[in-house]
Amino acid sequence: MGRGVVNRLMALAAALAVAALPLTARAEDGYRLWLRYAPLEGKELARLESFNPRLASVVRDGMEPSQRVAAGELQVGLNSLLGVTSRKVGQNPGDVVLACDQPRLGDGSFTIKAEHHAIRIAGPGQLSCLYGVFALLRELSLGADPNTIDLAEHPAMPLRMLDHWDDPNGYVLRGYSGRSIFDWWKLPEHLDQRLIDYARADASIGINGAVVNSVNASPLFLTDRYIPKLKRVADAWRPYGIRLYISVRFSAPKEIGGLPTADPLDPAVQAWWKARADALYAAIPDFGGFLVKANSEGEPGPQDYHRSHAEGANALARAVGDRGVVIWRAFVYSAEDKTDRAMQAYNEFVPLDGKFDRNVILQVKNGPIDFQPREPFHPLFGAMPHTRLMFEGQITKEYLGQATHLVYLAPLWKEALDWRTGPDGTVAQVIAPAGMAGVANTGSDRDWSGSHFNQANWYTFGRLAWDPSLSSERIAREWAAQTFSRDPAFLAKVVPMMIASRQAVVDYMTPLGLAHQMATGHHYGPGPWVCDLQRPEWNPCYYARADKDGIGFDRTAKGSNALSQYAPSVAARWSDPRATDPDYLLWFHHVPWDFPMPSGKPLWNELIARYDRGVATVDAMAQTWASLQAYVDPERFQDTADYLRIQGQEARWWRDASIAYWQSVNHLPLPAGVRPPEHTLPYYKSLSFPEAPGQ
Ligand code: GCW
Repeated sequence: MGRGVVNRLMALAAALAVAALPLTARAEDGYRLWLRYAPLEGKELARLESFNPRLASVVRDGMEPSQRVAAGELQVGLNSLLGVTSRKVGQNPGDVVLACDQPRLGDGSFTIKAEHHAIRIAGPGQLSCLYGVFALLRELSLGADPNTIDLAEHPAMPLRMLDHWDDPNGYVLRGYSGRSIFDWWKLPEHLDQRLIDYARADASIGINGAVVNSVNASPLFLTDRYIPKLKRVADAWRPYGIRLYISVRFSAPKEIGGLPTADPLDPAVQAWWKARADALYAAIPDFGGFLVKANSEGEPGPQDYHRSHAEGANALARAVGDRGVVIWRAFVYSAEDKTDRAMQAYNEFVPLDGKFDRNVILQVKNGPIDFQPREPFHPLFGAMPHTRLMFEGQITKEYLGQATHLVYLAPLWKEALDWRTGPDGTVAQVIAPAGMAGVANTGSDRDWSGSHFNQANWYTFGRLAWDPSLSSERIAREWAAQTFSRDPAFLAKVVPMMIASRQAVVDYMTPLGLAHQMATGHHYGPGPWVCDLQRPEWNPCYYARADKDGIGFDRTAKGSNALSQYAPSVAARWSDPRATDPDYLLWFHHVPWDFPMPSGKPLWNELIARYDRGVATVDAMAQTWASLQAYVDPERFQDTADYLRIQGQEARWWRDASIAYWQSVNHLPLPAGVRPPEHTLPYYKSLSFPEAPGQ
């Protein structure tokens, strides 16, 4: 080991330790996410102290960049957990050996094993040590014994990505946490530190790719002017194992290429895409590829030239070649199509199964409509055995209370991932050859995600993409322990609160299988009465189909027959309204207001009971939080308490406005003892929020 290298590493460790200093001293504003490495106490501290860890045998000439990041993280993390900022290692130090000498990055699989007073992290490439270090620090943060640590992990799927819906001017579509973290205007000369901190946070949860711009794509990202900007970001992210992707606009050959057409079968168009891909790869050899939203919500696409989605995707895929992938979104529904919106993606894509090139991946939202508080899983999962399918979830909570409502999304994603699509396996198994993409909730806010608890959803998304078999409880516990406090008394209360929050939002917004009752445009508050928008499927009334006799969308053979898009074993669970899980009832069935529910109540009473249960759960969450003040710093405690107050008010707003509207349709009295809505229906209808963020 060369002296110069040792000195450089010691200097690096010292610099990192100093860099960590002001952070620990500063008030907790959430910037440090789950990477706080709060000092251990009691027996956990004693154990780590007696292990007396030092970095050993990692220091070599020509250390690879990811290895260097891993070593720096380990040093910062250990020092912080031990409660010291610069530490002298005593006698008989316990070595932490990073044994990932290979130049290649690898897939990040790692083993961590304690043996003979040493912890050895190893795996097939540099990323093994990077992910291994984060896993080790997580385990130690949770109180694991360094003397017995023994982990072997590998990623469940190759692509674990965040999709940013960010525009070049800094606006974030459906963004509730400030402006974009990407400052394209100042790039490439200036790279904000936040982009490094972002990559570090992503790496800590196994995320390995990011699409840096919105699917409603600006063609700017394909211009020569943007290539150095993209390159600067890609270079900064490489040591963290993050590959950069861009969304592309299908009509770009016309808009910036000067061609008369964007027809994917036109040789000049194909040559243009090839030249663009070549230019990107010349600057960024590990460029990830293109994400495309085509012929969806007015975006251009191959159908503008009477070509299929496969023809469009393949044209781009051939330009990229085996250097990367084209991720084609399945989120399509058409203005001219009278069929149930929930069926349209399946109808368009299933006939194309087997027609996509090898490097095309189809990206499918978790449910058939659009990121609702609850949907059944998307029927495309399991229906395209010859196409690689990727899962798209929405971390930014467009339809779930956005920045302020505390909604922990692990139960929502788990519900989709764990569904058996038929006899052959689960959604998680279907997507294993491709991966998961999450619409990011990161922004320029100090807390990154619009609220402290929204950070949990970013964390969860990465953890589930790494290992979808992790339980919601496990992930909540990990996150809360690292983010707030590892005290068992705190975790015993906060974890169940997080778990309950998902059913709560379903109950106070769209109970019993209702969907898309959000007001137009901003999708924030209730708008069940909206029925006059140009396209039928933009209207909440389209989804609820409420009239004086009943409510719900009949998707059985008597209705749209969307049920037929599921495997018979799945459809059987939802075909009989009396046997359907109440959480999916009105998604699949139109039933009378007095339909007998499993609880023994008629539907109308049950519906109201669900709204009330949602409100009561939010009240209970606020009480739980109030009891946890001792465990949380004042700033983050107060932010969360304020937001829970907002959520409580708005859960009531949802309940009251919805009940007032249903009553105007069914003319039924409220069951005895039920609190009447606070205001009249015209009042709720009169509310308007032109300034709501993200729309
Ligand atoms: O959720 C909906 C949003 C649109 C979004 C679209 C999509 C990017 O309301 O704003 O556009 O989905 O996923 O393409």
